Amino acid sequence: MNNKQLNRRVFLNKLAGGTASLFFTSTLFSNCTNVKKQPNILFIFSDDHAFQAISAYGGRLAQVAPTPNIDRLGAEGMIFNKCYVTNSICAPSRATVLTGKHSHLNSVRDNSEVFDGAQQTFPKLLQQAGYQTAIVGKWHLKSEPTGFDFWEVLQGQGHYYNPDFRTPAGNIRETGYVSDIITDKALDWLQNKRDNSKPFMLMLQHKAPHREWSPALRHINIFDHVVFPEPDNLFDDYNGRGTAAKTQDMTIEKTMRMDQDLKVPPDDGDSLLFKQIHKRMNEEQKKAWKAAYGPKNEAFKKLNPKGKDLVRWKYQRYLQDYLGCIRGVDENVGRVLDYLDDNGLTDNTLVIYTSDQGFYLGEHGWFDKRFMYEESYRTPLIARWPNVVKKGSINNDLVSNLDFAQTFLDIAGTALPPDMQGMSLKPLLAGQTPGNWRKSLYYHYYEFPAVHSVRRHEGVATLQYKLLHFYDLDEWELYDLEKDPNEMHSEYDNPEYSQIVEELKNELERLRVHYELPPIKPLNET
Ligand code: SGN
Ligand code: CA
Repeated sequence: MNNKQLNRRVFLNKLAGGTASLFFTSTLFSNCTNVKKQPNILFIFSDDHAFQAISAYGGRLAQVAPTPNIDRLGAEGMIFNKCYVTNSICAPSRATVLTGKHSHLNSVRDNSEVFDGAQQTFPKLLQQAGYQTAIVGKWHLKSEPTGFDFWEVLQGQGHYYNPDFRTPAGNIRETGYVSDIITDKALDWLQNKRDNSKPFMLMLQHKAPHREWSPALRHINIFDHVVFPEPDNLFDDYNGRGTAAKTQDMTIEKTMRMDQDLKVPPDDGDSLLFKQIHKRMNEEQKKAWKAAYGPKNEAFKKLNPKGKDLVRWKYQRYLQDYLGCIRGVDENVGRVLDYLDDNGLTDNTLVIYTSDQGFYLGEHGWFDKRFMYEESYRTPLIARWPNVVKKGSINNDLVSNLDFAQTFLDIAGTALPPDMQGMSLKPLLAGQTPGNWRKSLYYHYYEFPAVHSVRRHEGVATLQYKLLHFYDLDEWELYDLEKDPNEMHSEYDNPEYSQIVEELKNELERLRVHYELPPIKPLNET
């Protein structure tokens, strides 16, 4: 503002009897000190979205199942190649995102625990910093959402078709497909319900592509004629690993169900799939669903594959449905990006795309997550923030879902609470990784005994190595990720690695102290 303009403002202010003073002060402040408007934050979170299923990450599925809208975010922003979760399961990941704390300090170590909504969270702190906050979609933390000006969340895991939502006014059932409805609600809040004078922070949280992998009716057949490349270790025998990998219950071969998971009803017609999915559908939806699956189920029954051929068939059907769900997520990401463009919001909005954790798409013969092995431990992270993030940039630093809370507070220009345990990604987004950036990450999975029977473990990972401790079994595993990226052979007992093992054990101990881990209790005392 030049002197002439300044004088005119003072003059106008006098004329208005002082009513223009607030406007004047804030304009002067922002012009003189070059303080930027607080950016909006749009956090798009999916459930169980494997990085292997995002074409921006390359990999064996990129050609056959592209994700153009999520990729667009990467092309216009930054792709993080090394984002990991603190605890690879749903509710714990969500609690870590909200609090910036490891599971033992945020009240949710496994899916059975209730989130303590009275504790400090980043949405509450953003509200104090002048933000409008909203959450739409999967919540899964049991207690009522706190720190949000607007919330409409799925009940528990939620349903794919005609889902029910918890709202402050009570439960409501919507007609349609869950990813479309969540996006409709998010866009409606942006367009009609928020206070436009404030910056916003919106958490748009998809249910898809969670088990039982049910695509929108328009997407059920889109991959019928695609043959998905198999991972090299689809028929893993788990030699070279310990008891935990051998005793899990998450294989495509044994655990994946023909009926609910793969949508092939039993011949006697007593279908759980029918009870669980169809009972929510209206007649029109059921008809479309049966028309989509019926012919391919008939073809399967004629083919009647056995043994390894059956596993291969299951893998193909699993990916048809899983990637069909991803298509729905990707299309809806596109709708949201278009909305930002059309409403002049793109430039001042940080958009994050990530998932609560990774997932196995047949690697090691598995589906599901929980293990600290790469496919479930790593999660996608893509960020777009025009004017700050250089288009098409790649980051290879160790980052975590533990970092999101501090990142959002940092970009909002508000103080970072000393008890949060992550690190702000703001400098990384600007392309400037601090010299003292972390060299290792701590991991801890707690949910056992439970579905999929993955044993409790903790671990430490660096860019090259990963040390896992299945402490109830007193078994350790060590992976050299450069030599063995698919983690097929533990080097823990290899004397050539004894020095590395010792260093990583020390590092694990250092991190336990740093993050204030309590001593591990025997299973029967937890
Ligand atoms: C359900 C699924 C499991 C899944 C958990 C946790 N079974 O129990 O396969 O591991 O949720 O998932 S299902 O038959 O109900 O689909 S999480 O993402 O919420 O942690
Ligand atoms: Ca999940």
